[in-house]
Amino acid sequence: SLMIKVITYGTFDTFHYGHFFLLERAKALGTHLSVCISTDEFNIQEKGKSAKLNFVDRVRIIKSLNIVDDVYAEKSWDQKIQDILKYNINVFAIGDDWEGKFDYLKSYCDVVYIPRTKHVSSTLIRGY
Ligand code: C2G
Repeated sequence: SLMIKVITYGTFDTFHYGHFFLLERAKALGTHLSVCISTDEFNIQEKGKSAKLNFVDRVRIIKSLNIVDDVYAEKSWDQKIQDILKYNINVFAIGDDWEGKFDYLKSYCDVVYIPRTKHVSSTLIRGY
């Protein structure tokens, strides 16, 4: 049977319903969802901020979701093409706050920007 593999990337700090709705809609684009979660080092070095939850906890939460099939580490901005090739990905999906930023992936797979859920964020939950 045909498998349509979707991949998405994120920090998923203080997991909330905005993250869930994103993952749910990403999964709905195919039959298999891989989620690449940013490591603590990647967050500090590349995103310029540390998450409230460490990588191990953020992985545990995402892995617990029935809609998530595989979880990998995001260590670099530049791993997406190799991930797409390595895991035979058909669709790259991410929130539309990234609109246009990953169009270069269109040479390798479909690219879908999913509308963000309003009024919820890890920043609001953290309070700083
Ligand atoms: N998201 C959403 N609605 C929110 C908050 C987040 O739809 N209210 C989505 C984001 O658009 C993203 C995913 O949930 O697709 C994870 O969000 P973050 O953890 O903030 O991830 P981000 O910092 O955008 O990291 O290489 C890509 C980066 O790792 C993406």
